[in-house]
Amino acid sequence: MRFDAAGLRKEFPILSREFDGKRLVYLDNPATTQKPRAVIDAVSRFYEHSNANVHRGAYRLAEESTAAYEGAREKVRGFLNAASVEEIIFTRGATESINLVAYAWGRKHVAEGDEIVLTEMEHHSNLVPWQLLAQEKKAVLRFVPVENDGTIDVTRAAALITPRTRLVSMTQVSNVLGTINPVRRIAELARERGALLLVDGAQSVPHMAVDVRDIGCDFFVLSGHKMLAPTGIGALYVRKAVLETMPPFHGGGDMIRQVFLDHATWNDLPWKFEAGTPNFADAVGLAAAIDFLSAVGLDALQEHERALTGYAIGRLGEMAGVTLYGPRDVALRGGVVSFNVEGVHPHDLATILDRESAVAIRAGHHCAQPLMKRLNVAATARAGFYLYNVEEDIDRLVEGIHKAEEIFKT
Ligand code: C6P
Repeated sequence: MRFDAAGLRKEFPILSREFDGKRLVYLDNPATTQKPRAVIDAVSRFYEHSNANVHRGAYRLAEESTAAYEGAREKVRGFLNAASVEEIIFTRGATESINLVAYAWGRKHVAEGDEIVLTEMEHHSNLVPWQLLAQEKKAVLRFVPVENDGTIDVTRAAALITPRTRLVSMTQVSNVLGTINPVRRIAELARERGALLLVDGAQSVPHMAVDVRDIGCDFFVLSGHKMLAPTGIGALYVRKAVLETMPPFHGGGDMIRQVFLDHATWNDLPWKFEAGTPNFADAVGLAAAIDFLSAVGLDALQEHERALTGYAIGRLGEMAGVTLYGPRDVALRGGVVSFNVEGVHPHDLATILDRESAVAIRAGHHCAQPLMKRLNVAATARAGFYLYNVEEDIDRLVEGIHKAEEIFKT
């Protein structure tokens, strides 16, 4: 059956917007995705019908909101195929999830001289928390290099993961290059050497089927807003045996069992790691987003994005002034395409694409400055595809690039 992206687009109210009479072409999906009516309605319905603080009230409305919140946790568990809901912690997003691990796990398990292995393609969210930890503990950061084709070489990664390595932390899909990293193989290597693996799934789980047990990772992080859900809600998966060794992250209400003036004891998992009133309304939105994605089908979605990526690489690759980054083989990448246009700064390109063609892309360093250095550029333009994008969107992008080239020639 053909993937009905045009039909799906009708479910997204914002995508009917026009600028200067032109239909909005939204290609900034790696930054955040648009929201279907089903998600918007689920959050509105929750506020209109079921809103009450969770885990506290003895009344029926609070029981209902608690059931909705814990139901959302079960949805996330099922989506990632985690073994238990105890392993799913709600956070504000991928950034907070990684900081939680760096703080609660890292400060307990990383000591002077220990090593943490990252890659050169990490988002700042999966780099700066480890720099902070390494500075505090006098630990050492090591980096798997990015090869010229935008991939990482497993042999080179294997050489960097040693008995001194406490943690390997890497993105499953690069937000710049689109590269899909071989996280399953890396998990095996880490395990053999007694290290743990954190997988940054911010750019993978919205676009492809993910199974944390099949990957064999110890930590997995995601951001709801990159997968059709509201902003401010995300999740952290931690394998239970690891989670049981971790002290709390934040202190406050809900994460405690008993509190005395001079000390406290902790709530059961996963609530020990969710201090304060959680973002339960947006967790309900995340559950609706998971239902939407599951109905679309992750394999079909990945196939659709792969076809769009192949088409985009083909069309952009024909343009004399365009440099493309990342693997040329679409089987090795997700639906993110970064590029530069000779003689046009990416920021100017993004502005012209918007003003002339109503095409929204991101330009800049994409929160991956070390990767920009590796690519020897200050910035790139980036288009990222999702379930509502069609080939015509890429045609509009290409036309817009031609216009920008003309403007800069004169
Ligand atoms: N990348 C982009 O335009 P937050 O901001 O916490 O939801 O996600 C952080 C994050 C972590 N890892 C990867 C691989 C990411 O791509 C991102 C967010 C966006 O590329 C915003 S900078």
